Amino acid sequence: METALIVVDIQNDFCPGGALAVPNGDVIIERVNRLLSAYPISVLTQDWHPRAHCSFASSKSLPPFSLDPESVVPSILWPDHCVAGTFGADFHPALHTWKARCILRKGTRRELDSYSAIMENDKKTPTGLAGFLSSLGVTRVLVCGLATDYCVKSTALDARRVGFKVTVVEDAVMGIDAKPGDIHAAFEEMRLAGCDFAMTADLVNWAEK
Ligand code: VGL
Ligand code: ZN
Repeated sequence: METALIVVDIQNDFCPGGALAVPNGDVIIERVNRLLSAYPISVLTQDWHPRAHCSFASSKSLPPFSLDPESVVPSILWPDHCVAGTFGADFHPALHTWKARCILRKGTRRELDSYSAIMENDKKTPTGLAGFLSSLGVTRVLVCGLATDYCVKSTALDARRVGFKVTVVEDAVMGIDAKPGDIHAAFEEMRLAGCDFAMTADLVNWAEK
C-alpha cells in the first residue's frame, strides 16, 4: 500500500507576477518541498498549452474570466497562460523539481483542456497518471499545489472517482477565489467526495515513522 504525492501546477504563471497568478501561490512552495523530501513517489504536473488554446479568452476574442459560449459545461476563459516552452510554463524556481519521480504535462491539446491530472476535461480521456500510479502499487494520493478551486479540486475528485484514497494537504494548496467563496466551496466538494484533509507537518512526521 503505497502513497504518492501529486504536486499540481506550481508554475511561474500561477505565482505572483504570473499571467494567472494565484494570490500568495508561492507561499506553499516551502511546504511542498518538505513533502517532496518525505514522499519518494511524487508527480509534478505542469499546465502546458499550445498557443491559441481553447481555454484562452484571446482565442475567442472575449475578455478573460468570461464564460466560454462554445462549451457545453460551464467553463471559464482564462488569460493566456502556461504556453508550452515559455517562462510562464516553467516550474517556480524555488520548487525542488529534481526530487520528483515523474512530470506530467496536461492541457497539451488545442481543443481540449485538462484541469485534472487524472482525466482531461471531456471526463473520458485519461492522462495515464492513474495507471502509472496503480502499477507502482499506489492506493493513496496526497494532493497539493495550485489552484485549490480548479486543478487541485479536479485532481482530487478524479482521484477519488478512480478509486484512490485522497488526502488534500490543507496548508499546501492555494486558490484563486475568482468569485469569493469558490475556495470554501471547493473544500466542501472534496470533503463530500470522500477526500481527507491533513497538514504538511503531520504528513511529514507520518512518512518518517
Ligand atoms: C488552472 C486555470 C487554468 C490551475 C489551470 O492550475 O488551477 N487554472 N489552467
Ligand atoms: Zn490552463
